[in-house]
Order: sequence, then structure tokens, then C-alpha cells
Amino acid sequence: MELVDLSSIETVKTAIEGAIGIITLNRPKALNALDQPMCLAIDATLKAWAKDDRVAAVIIRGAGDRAFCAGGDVRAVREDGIAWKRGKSDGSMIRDFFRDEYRMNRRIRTFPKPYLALIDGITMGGGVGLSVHGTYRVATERTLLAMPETAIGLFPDVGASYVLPRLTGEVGIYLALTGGRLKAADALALGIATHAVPSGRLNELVAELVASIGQAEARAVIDRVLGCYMADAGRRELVDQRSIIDRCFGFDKVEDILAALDSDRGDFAAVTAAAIRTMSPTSLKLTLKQMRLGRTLDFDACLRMEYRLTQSVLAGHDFYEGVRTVLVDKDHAPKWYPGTLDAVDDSAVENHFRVPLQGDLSFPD
Ligand code: QUE
Repeated sequence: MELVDLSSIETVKTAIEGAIGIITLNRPKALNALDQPMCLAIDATLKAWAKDDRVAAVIIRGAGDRAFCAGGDVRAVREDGIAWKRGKSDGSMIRDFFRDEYRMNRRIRTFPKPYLALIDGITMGGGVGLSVHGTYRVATERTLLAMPETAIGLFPDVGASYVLPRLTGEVGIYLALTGGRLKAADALALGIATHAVPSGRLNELVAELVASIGQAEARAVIDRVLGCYMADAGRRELVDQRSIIDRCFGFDKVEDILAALDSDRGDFAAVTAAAIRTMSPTSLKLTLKQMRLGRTLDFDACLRMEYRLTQSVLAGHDFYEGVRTVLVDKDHAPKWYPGTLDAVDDSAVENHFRVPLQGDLSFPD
């Protein structure tokens, strides 16, 4: 097991100020992308703070001025996967990174004290998992939030199969398939954010919370202080499209969703259909099935389903191509395989949902 002291890694800084435990993601050059040691460190910290009487609440934020957290360190996962396919790695990162990330997501969801994420800047994929399962999500005018995994041959994970299908109407399915980006106003309207505060006031907000939270009544104090910092979140953009989204994304086949979008004359439908057509066909089909199933499953079962999917997706093709085209070569010219929705048959989709050879995700504590 782990021999390093997880409470003191450079990429995750922790401190207790007043009665608040503060976690700072500290990989600003990588937009605070999460790697496995960071997941383990956050998990261990929360496990300790859950029982620590000095800590009445937790704040998590990102270092630097661009991102809260851009996602998982998928570049590193891709490299380990390539080495594994060549017999040059035991593939432990593929098995263990997602396991440890999802266990951390569950730790946040079950954390017994108020947990507040300052989602200032880019908040995508794993960054959504670090925030949306907690008590409070504070957005700013710089928030840009999305689940963009279908663009990298993956699927929305970190509990997205629990959260997205429970959003109003078909908006969550739209976000999952297109990777659509939300700003503060839409995130707030959907309940993905709970508050909107000007980015320039976040340090002041943290200082005021540190000064005013005692051991008891942390929740009431946080509610009151956040209320004082609430700002106008700006214009909602997605509301205007709600009827199109609900009309077009209610189908159980991606082909039917595209047909519905194609039969709509508006710009939004055209732009949306074009965006979907750039995504991995396999990812699109997995994602839609995952979202429909997730609606019926509890949180742990959603994480188990997602873990199963990671193991089969990482044994396949499109994740490697997707990370290559978006993050390595940045040519944005993916060659998906299979290359069309037609060519992805139902049995191939079904197979992705099977229990992997190494077994299901478990939750030891
Ligand atoms: C989809 C994703 C991710 C992504 C882009 C996508 C993702 C992720 C990153 C990312 C971005 C900048 C970095 C970095 C990672 O981009 O999960 O290390 O510096 O982490 O289209 O899922």
C-alpha cells in the first residue's frame, strides 16, 4: 500500500484555518488536473477531517487563475495504457486511477460536514466530480463547467451518470453527449452551482468564513455569509433552448436524437448536431445508455457502472485517439474506430457494461 505521507504532497496543499479545512489543488500549469496521488491525498484528508473536531467545514479551491480543475490527468492514463498494450506496464494506472478517483467522489458525497467548492475558472470532468457531490458550489464570472468526455473517446464519469439524468428535462443528456459548456447563470439555474460570487471577492469570502465559523452551526453561518456575497450571475443562455433540448434529447438512440435535431430549423439545433457528429460514436452510444441506466441506479451503483465502462473503454481504441487529438497533438482531427454510429452495434455497447475480469469497484470504507 501507500508508503508516502499523503498529507504532504506538493500538488495538494491542506491547511486548517480557524475551524475550516482548506484543500488547494496545486498543479496550476496543468489546470489542476487530477492524478492518482492527488485523489489519494484528497481522500485521505477528508477521511481524517470527517472525524477531526478542529474541522467544522471544508473549502476546496484551485491554485492559479485559470482553473478550479480541468479534469483527470488523462494524458498520464493514456501513456500508461499505451505502455500496457505494448506489454511494458502492468496497467495498474488504468485500474487504480479511476478506482481511487471514484472512491474520492463518494467520500465527498458522504462527507458529514459542509463541503464548499470554489469553482472559479475551468471546471471539467474530474473537477465536476470534486465539486458537484458536495454541499456548496460557488461559481464566478470565470466559471466554465462541462463534462467533455465524449470528445476524448471516454464518457461522463465521476458520478455524472447519477447527477446528469436527474437534472431538469433532458438537459443532462444534452450536456453529456455534446460536452456543452455552462457559465455561472446556467450552472446556478440547473442547481449545479449553488451560489455566484465575483471571482475577485473569493479571498475575502474565505477570510470571512474562517473568521465566523465556530464549531457549531457551520451550515447556518455559511448560508448567511454566502448570501452576503451573492452576485448577479449574468444571463442564462440555456433556458432559451430548453424546449428544443427536451424535444430532441428524449430518445434512447443517438441516431434518433440527431434526426430530431436535423429536422429542427434553428441555429442551435444545427450547431448541436454538428458538435455531436464530431464525438466518438462509441462514446455517444455508451453515454446515452449510461445516462438512461443512471436515472434508475443509486449513487454507488452509478460509480460501479462507470468503473466497468472505464475498464472496457481503456482496452479499446477511441480514448487513445481522443486524448491524442485534443491534448497531445491538438489537431482536433480524430479518427474514431468504429467511425460511424451505424458501425457501433448493440452487442458491442452491451459488452462495455459487463463486470471486468479484475472485478467490480468496491468501497472499503
Ligand atoms: C475532455 C476531457 C478532458 C480534457 C479535454 C476534453 C480532461 C482533462 C483535460 C485537461 C486539460 C488541460 C490540462 C490537462 C488536462 O482536458 O479530462 O492536464 O492541462 O483533464 O475534451 O475529459
